[in-house]
Amino acid sequence: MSLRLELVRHEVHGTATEGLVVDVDQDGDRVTWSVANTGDHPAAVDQIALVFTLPEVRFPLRLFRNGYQSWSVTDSAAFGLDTDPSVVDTLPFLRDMHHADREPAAGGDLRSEQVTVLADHDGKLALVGFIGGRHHDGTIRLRSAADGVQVRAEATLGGAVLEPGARRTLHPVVVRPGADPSVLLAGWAAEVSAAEQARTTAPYQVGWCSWYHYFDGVTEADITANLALAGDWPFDVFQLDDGYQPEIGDWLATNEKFPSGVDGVASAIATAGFTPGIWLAPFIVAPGSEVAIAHPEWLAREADDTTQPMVGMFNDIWGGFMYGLDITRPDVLDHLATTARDLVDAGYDYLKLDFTFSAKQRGLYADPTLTPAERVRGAYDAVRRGAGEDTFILGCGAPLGSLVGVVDGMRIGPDVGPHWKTDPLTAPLPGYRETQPSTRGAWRSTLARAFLHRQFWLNDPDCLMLRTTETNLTPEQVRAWALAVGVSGGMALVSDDLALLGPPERALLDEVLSLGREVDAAALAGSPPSCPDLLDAAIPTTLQGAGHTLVGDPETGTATLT
Ligand code: 9PG
Repeated sequence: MSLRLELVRHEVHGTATEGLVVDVDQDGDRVTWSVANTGDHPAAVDQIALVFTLPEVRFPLRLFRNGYQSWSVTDSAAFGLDTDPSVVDTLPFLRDMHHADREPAAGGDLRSEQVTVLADHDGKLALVGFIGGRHHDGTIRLRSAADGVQVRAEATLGGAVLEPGARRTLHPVVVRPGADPSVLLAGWAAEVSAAEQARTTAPYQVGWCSWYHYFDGVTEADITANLALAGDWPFDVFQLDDGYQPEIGDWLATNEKFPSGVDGVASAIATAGFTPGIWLAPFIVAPGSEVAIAHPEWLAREADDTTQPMVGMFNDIWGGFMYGLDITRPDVLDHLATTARDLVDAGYDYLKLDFTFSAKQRGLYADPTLTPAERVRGAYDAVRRGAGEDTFILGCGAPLGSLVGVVDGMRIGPDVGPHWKTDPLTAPLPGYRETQPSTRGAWRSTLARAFLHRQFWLNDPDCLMLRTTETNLTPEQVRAWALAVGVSGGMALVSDDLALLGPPERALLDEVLSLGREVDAAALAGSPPSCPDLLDAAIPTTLQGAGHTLVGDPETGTATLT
């Protein structure tokens, strides 16, 4: 019962590509390939693609759509019926944030990042995936063409310059027939894990995070009050999120809400018996930050207007536009390493690195030979160099494919929020509304990406919110989300004012942790959780792990565990 793909050709896209020669070698289910510049001038390579056809496909044809970064939507879709989010009139910035390739998809194209599973009308399946991702992104794209349906495996080099005489080996592409999408995906993830030397053995993480109750209003007094209540809770890590820093970019200083400084907060957490954790967005800086003022030369530049610093993010709560650092400069990499080392020296053994997609964004960088994936990876490697091997590094807002082997944990979905569906009052973001905070959105990705847990890293499904007051979640929705975190085996961080929680909330946490530890142990032993209806509907309903089955209704946010 497998879907047959035939490799028909390859394509090269870029500027001054006349001298490029692509070697393609198909051996069984694996294609190995490389590109060399045999010409006498540099070439800028946007994309090299393998084009397959599906000679015997029967419609409808569905595909698993893995999103590009933590928050990007991960679901399944029907070819010919559904559309790519980029086809609506939207901000180029959003397309750059949520896809390897920022160009709008053509007409009816559908795509998935790094891997997909295709399923046709007869239930015939095939997985197509890149083995590895640190050197370039990989997109699998379905396209309707004169010769039938194309399946394109695109190595995205993002305009990286290949000098005369240089050769790049590309990540191999596998095409695997199979009968069960979960088995195919788990097998693929295990192979990538081995190829990229994934960090999969950090302890199961239980903790507390300030974000989903206090948001950017968090104060030192909130931390102190929760630490005073935390003694009875089974936390390992206690993590301060966004809101302590004077400006984005100045991570070693604090604003007036945190009079004791980052050192003082770390010692208070450690004295209470927990591992101090801290949030930072290390690759972006506010225009008014000390770092941006001291080092204007550290900013990447806009590709279309190189007199302007590159916008790395827009966020109202930080005061608007943030700039992206030029993370290809050795002095910027040293700055990242030093910042991480200083935070570790202050006592933080857990770093949450956020908004890190910015390093992939289109811009003018000092080193034009690096691909977007290599820029992201190089910046994370610098943080790891400074933080040391024993620090738990959590990726967030992070391109998944390029970070296997450097992070210990990874946010694999959009933000939860104290509401089930996306809040109608937030920015509409045409095409990308579902990347906005919603507990349903987190449910979707937690189920759809469950197979990555302990294969690439520890999955972080995002925080538990156990409170039943000061929230728009119903008690049933609180429970449905908590059980999803449990059966995913992923990291379990509580994000409530502990004063709002009593014995029933504590009992729910204990239930989550007992499920979570069991599923996590099975994943560590090689059996990750799975989502059996991944290809059946846009939002999956079912999660299985270690013999437990959770079935929920994503519309209402109710779920039953058996
Ligand atoms: C802190 C938060 C929390 C949270 C992160 C991240 O697209 N956006 O505008 C957008 C804003 C915030 C956000 C995600 C997306 O949340 O995931 O856990 O740390 O930053 O600001």
